Amino acid sequence: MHKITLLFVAIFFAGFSNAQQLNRCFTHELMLEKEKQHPGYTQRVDAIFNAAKQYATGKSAHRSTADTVYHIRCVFHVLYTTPAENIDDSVIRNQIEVLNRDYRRRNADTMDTRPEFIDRAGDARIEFYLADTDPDGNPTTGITHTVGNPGFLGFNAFTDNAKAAATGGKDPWPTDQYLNIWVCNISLFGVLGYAFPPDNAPNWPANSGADSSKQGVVLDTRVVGDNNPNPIDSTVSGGRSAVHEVGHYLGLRHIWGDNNGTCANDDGLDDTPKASDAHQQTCDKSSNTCVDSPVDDPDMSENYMDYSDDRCLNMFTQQQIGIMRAMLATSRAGITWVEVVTGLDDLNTASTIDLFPNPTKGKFTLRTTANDKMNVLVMNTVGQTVLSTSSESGSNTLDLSSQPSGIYYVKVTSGNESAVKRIEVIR
Ligand SMILES: [Ca+2]
Ligand SMILES: [Ca+2]
Ligand SMILES: [Zn+2]
Repeated sequence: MHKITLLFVAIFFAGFSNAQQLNRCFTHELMLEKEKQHPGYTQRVDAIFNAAKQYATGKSAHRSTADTVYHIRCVFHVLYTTPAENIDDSVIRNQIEVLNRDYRRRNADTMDTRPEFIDRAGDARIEFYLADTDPDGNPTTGITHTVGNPGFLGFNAFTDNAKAAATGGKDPWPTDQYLNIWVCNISLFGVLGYAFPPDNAPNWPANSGADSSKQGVVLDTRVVGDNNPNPIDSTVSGGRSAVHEVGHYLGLRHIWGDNNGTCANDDGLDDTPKASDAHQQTCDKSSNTCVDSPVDDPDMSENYMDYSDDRCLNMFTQQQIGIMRAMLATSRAGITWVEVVTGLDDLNTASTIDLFPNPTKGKFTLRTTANDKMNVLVMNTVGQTVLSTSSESGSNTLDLSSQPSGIYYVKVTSGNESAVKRIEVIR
């Protein structure tokens, strides 16, 4: 706590000297602080990053293939102390759309990616959705609204107090099953967001900052969505703070390697050029701050892991995508369901497929009105097929009694159509 206080004071005076400055992201500073509190933290995070890099480039039989799409189950926790901070669900849903556009490279501004970077830019094949079932198995919008009670400094990155009811915030939903995104006023000293990278350390001391209860993303209310009614600044009004912070949560580092004006470090990836510093809320396409080899690229200021103006961010590189997908197959596997895309159109799931009882102890009925014979696959949350069968129209009994409790996805394919439904096994 003493060290936190020192950091706090340093930032306090830095903040005083430039009252208008926004700190787009506080992830790196918090990681340095974790290292001081728990020596070995950085090494541990680095080891997981390097394992993900190997996974992404290796020949592992478990490596996800290009046609795999990861669907991330999200819950947003809106914490408020004023009515304006209690943002409408439409802003959260808009944020989900922005995430989906950017992670699927369906954003309109892909055309602004410079020609020298086009071949490196990619579709991460990662999608986001608001959870439809809460931890108790009840239907949910995937959004919670809670009156916060953070004390006189408010919610902030320094104490990470948004993440627990005991500190005036909101406890997470199980962080190994949901991506928790806390939304609140955290702009003490201009901070707008932060997230911890995977550290695979569920047994760290409670409230150590790296334990499982702290995993997730925190965003200032006024940077959520690109339709925010009260954006803190036009340079951060595109909803891309969330894109950046989820990048950290999935293991990415800042593209400039958190150098402070030098070219000594990089982000551990070859297809992002080196840079000496962040591009602070600018649209700078002329800078070339470090020499790269064999070809000297300009700084990649359009990369989501830079700090450029939201209107100038438009790409992840292939290697960044490799890291994120590797994390979703390993450290972050529980928060996704995995779709193997076959190019089929979706059925109208609401009217044609029904699973009951849900939750189930094991046996359940799949009822469908599809005309043709159906192929049925049941997958667990890491994408392994646990049951494969075919079935006729009408009611069919399926049995997951031999499988452990948990969430499963039932994929039904009929003719040219397919659909996925979720079922929970509870014993
Ligand atoms: Ca690099
Ligand atoms: Ca360069
Ligand atoms: Zn960051």
